[in-house]
Amino acid sequence: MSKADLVLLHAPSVYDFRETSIMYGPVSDLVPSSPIFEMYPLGFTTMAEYMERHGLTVRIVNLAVLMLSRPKFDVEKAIREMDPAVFGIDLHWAPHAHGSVEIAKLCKKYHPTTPVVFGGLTASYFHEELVSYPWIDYVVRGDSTEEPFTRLIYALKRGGSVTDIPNVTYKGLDGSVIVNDMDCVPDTFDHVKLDYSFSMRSVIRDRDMMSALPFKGWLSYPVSASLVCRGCTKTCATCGGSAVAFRNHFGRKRVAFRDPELLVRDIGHIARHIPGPVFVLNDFRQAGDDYVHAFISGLRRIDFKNPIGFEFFSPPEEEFYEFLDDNLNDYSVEVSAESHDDAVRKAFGKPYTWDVLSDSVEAAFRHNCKRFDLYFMTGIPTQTAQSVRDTVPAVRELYARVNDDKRLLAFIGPMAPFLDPGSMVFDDPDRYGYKLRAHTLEEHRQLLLEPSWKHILNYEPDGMTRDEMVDSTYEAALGFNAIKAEVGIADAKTARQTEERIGQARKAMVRIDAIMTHPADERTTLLAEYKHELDQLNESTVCEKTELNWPANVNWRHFVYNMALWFRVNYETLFPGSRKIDRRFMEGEQ
Ligand code: B12
Ligand code: SF4
Repeated sequence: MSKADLVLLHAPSVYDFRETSIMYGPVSDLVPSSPIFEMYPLGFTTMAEYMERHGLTVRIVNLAVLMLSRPKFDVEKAIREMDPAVFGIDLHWAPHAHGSVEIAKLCKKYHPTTPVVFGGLTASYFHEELVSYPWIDYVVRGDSTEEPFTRLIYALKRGGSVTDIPNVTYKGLDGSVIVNDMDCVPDTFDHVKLDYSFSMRSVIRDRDMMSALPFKGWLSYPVSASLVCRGCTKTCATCGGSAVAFRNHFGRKRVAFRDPELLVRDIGHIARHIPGPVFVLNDFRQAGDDYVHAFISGLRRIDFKNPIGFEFFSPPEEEFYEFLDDNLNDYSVEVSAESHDDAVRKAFGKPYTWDVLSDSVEAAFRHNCKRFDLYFMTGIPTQTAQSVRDTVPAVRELYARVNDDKRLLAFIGPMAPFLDPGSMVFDDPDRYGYKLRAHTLEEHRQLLLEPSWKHILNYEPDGMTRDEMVDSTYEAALGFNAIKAEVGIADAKTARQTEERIGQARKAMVRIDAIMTHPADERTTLLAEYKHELDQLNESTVCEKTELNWPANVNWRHFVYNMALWFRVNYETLFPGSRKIDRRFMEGEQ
């Protein structure tokens, strides 16, 4: 295996999740990850591909997947045996606050002189606090770190200065925190490749399949994501990726879109190598009509066959579905309505009505939409427990309106474990009537060790207590489960199992609350005794995880293209001179 200039590590949410007794609850039920959030940021792939193109060797090691899949996997030993020039650790999502910093400690323990670099949206928000820990040397801030991080690695390898590298926060010789200007915020999203070639190459080159897996079940459900842009045009109140959050904390004043031709190329590349569905995240309609036409006609030109899903920030109109239907083989739609209640949805930042949404679902099905995923969230501004409960009959009516069409799949989950740092509500909780239970990164790290998701929440919402939020979330989940059984989406056995699991989860929450009334030392013992049962409750609570899965489409072409890639990568490994390298940042290295 070649020596890496950079090893990118992805930590589990809570480092010692294999030892701690925590009832994570339905925090990750609506994403492919388990509650330890083992999925690494897409940016790992774009950074690694960009760096390799500029002459560096990069390895991705998904420690979270390795720990999940191999109960005896020895993290300390794995880190001790690594020997890169630089360690990179993501703290993109705040739920990784605990694990990422613990992994940094291990890197420093075994490699005291190797620089440890952090990055991601949460790291960018808490950059000054992070570098004040003794185990973290640098944070590269912002949503586009490919170039500054590459420059930083070359500077560190040469022992050169980092004072003129944009977006970097670091410790000066006297221990003071130095914050370089955030000058690298590209206007477009065209300087990177999001074609998964890096991950596949590294699997072949390093003969290591597990380390680079995006999440635990990926091999049986190889879903891929494509991103339309960096940034967002919307201003949803609790979102740490809103236009306001990007402007205030990540230096981005305008959304950076990916050229539609490049996006089509990314998707075409995925389809050649990976049989699963492709999700196109971040509503591409944000970029305007010309973009929409260029993108969709590009997909038609390449005769895209994989199932493709689009995230839309608001419900599309009939003509739009007609247009998709005319151009695509197999499309699905995903909309996060958050609440059935127009006032609550408006307070969240999505001012369309339930009627408009219902019309849109009907129209989608008239135009051969394969599946319409509709998401609801609890814990958002102005929402009460009663409003959460009322979502259930509203959703039932919506099903009735589309004749119980099984292509409609509704899901509900809590805004958990955290309200996003950098969101408008987090930055100004009083204005929204929220109470924050954690402000600093260290406070978030400590919360993550609490024994249940109610205690982990970093906020108390304005319209209900945390207890009410927990209860109403589980009640609504029971209601959604009953609807799915009635409509025939879930068979009787699955629906009964989900119902039982929700019942057990509710009992577990009560039991943990009771344990919390004991003195601290007794609490630890009681929780340890409860660990085995809690672990069983931590996979899929409010719905079956497989309900999220879309169909795959495997054919002989995938085999041929992957064999071709295998030969190319092995050839490049044997003859490194055959690799095309941009030497821009390498000056002065020899
Ligand atoms: C796409 C997306 C997803 C995809 C993730 C796909 C993926 N693997 O990355 C899905 C749908 C799976 C997802 C899930 C979740 N998401 Co999300 N997601 C987004 C979204 C819409 C876009 C993200 C994006 O544009 N990324 C592009 C850029 C910013 O990131 P990137 O290319 O991956 O990485 C760059 C930088 O972050 C940085 N970087 C990243 N890692 C590192 C490491 C180092 C060492 C360095 C130097 C730099 C660096 O450099 C990279 C390259 O330039 C944002 C909203 C938004 N408008 O931003 C929310 C957002 C990022 N998600 C968020 C959340 C909370 C989650 C969940 C925790 C929700 C949940 N409870 O289930 C989960 C976590 C999943 C997991 N890890 O298992 C919050 C994060 C807020 C916060 N500060 O914590 C956001 C901001 C908004 C939101 N609420 O949805 N998400
Ligand atoms: S919730 Fe989605 S649409 Fe709203 S600001 Fe965040 S990323 Fe944009």
